Amino acid sequence: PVQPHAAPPSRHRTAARAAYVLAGNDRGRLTVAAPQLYPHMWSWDAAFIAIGLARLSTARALTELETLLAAQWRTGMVPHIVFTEGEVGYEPGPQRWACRDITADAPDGPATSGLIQPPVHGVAVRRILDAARTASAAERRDVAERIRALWPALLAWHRYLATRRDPAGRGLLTIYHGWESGLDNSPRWDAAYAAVTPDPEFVPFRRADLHALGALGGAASQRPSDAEYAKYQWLVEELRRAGYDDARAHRTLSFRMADVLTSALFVAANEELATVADELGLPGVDELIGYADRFRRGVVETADERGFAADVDLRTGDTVRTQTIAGFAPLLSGGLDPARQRLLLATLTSADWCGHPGFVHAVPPSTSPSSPDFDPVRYWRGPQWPPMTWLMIWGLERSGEQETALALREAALDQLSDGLFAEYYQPFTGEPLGARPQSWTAAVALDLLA
Ligand code: 9WN
Repeated sequence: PVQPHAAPPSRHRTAARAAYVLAGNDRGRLTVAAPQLYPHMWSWDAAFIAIGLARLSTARALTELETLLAAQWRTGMVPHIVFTEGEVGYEPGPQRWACRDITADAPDGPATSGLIQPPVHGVAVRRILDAARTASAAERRDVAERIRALWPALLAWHRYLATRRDPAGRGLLTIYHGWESGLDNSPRWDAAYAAVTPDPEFVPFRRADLHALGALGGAASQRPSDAEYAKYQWLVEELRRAGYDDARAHRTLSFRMADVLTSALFVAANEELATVADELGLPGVDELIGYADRFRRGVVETADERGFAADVDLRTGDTVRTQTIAGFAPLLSGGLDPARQRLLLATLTSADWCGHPGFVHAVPPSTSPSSPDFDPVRYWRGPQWPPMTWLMIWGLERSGEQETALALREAALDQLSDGLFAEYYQPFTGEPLGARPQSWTAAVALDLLA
């Protein structure tokens, strides 16, 4: 007999495959972002992975966050990469960062990078606590205890961001590198990168990413260009020369952007953690709500008359308006007046975005196909990224936009039903691109299917 509410069998298969992928990429206490291209732990990947793992095991999901936070810097910074010992297939590797040789702020444990990534970890903590709701009393107790133990690290991370990454208190987080945004080569950063000039003496390192992607059958056209990479590498060098010191970085780095999407995610993470603190009787509720309010104002201040948000170049003071997915940041932070909220939603579903008639799946592209910067295969310049879709669905559901959320969810599930869990997808052909299987893609699939 057909059960009216049972998911179609292909969805069960997708969920099973996603779980299998996460198990395959599990190295015990951490999940590598993607075995060939990214054989280490990445900060915001780990948060999405924890969100997916929460559907399988709250204990294992917490382990992921514990491993990441164990690599926290003395400043409170959570590094964007925690290196797996013995893995040499990624550049820049630990020798190039040399964080421990350069600053006493780096942790004694595993080697890390010296950058950040968007702070979605608070969202993961909330999801893990939610997943425990239907668990046994013993499991609920265990989850609460482990979150309590993580709490000082989580608060220190948010405090680091609110102080050292927004010293002027404008409610926008500063990034020193496109890598920090997680949207590395997005057109958002083109103008800023145009002003980044590597020292002629500086010798760029090997493109290990192209080598790894080539082995997977992928083309260089799917990754950032060599010219972009030379600048990425040079900024790492500048950061080393600044001793990984935030005050010096704010003065000397040739790339300093106020990142509106990271800031909106910070708003959401603060709100989520505030509810966790409230529920578990943990300290910091007012502080977290204060950060959320400040950064929500900062995000909304950048929005145009249609609610579309922008980044700010802190070196020039210019507001940088690009047709990228970051424009939808207010859907994650909240704070728009109802009229602009409606306009922003209409933009999201319009033919310039998810509703393009040529798209195979109506999920947000990283850059609008109407933008002159759009490239359907090149990384953050056009392809659709499942974790971004997940964030939009999550933000919409959270702000009560159920109808749009549901349509996106269905489209996302269709895209993910190929069972390949690619890093990103070509919007017009549906072709899987980049690394695969990519852990965070499998993780968001698991969560959407649960
Ligand atoms: C640099 C791991 C990471 C993601 C980023 C994505 C990509 C790294 C790279 O891979 O960045 O951090 O080498 O290209 O842009 O969002 O976290 O999946």
